[in-house]
Amino acid sequence: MPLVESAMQFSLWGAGTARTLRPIWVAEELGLRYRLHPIAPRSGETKTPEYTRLNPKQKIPFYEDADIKLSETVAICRYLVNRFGAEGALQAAASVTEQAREDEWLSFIYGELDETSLYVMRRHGALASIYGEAPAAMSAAREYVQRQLAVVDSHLEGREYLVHDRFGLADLFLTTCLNWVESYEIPMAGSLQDYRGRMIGRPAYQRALRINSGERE
Ligand SMILES: N[C@@H](CCC(=O)N[C@@H](CS)C(=O)NCC(=O)O)C(=O)O
Repeated sequence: MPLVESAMQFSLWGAGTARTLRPIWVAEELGLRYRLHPIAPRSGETKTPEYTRLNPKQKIPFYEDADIKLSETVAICRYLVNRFGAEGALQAAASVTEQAREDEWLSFIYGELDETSLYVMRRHGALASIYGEAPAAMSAAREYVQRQLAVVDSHLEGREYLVHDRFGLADLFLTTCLNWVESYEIPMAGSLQDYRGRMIGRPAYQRALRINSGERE
């Protein structure tokens, strides 16, 4: 509900990328009220003096509420769930061990799938004019993604969700990575395609996708 002006709970900066989709999706799952500043990467909007004061990294997404300013998708999404999570939606872990199990998957997905391989493909593929051509890195990353996906696929056998038998942050991050896998035409097991189909069928995902792509609700 980004455009309701009264009683905003927080502000988010950034729209239009797989990473900005994540906090928007969390906010939509939780039915939160937030102001979205839909600034785009590589548009100059992340480099203005005003935005640089807010986030010296000049990156999106970025989060602000009365208590905290945060960059980094994992930190923002984890904070949103811990602060606003609710039973029946995305809920905060009930114990330290429960959160550790979820963070294990979250770190794996963000570290191994997003940063180490899929974003490498983005940098040296669609963004090669900025980061340079690197065909060897591209093909190594493509092969690396497939090895990591095999681990995910075997873990998901007989499971609907990655952890704790309920939709969680690890699923949300995995789905946004599987979107990349799909668009890069990296082979994906049928079971992973089915899993992704279930996740992107969630009404909150569909709302988040529209908001992230610039359609205001
Ligand atoms: N580790 C950061 C990465 C954020 C990031 O690299 N964002 C890109 C868009 S996906 C960006 O803001 N690029 C800024 C620019 O190129 O102008 C996170 O997870 O939030």
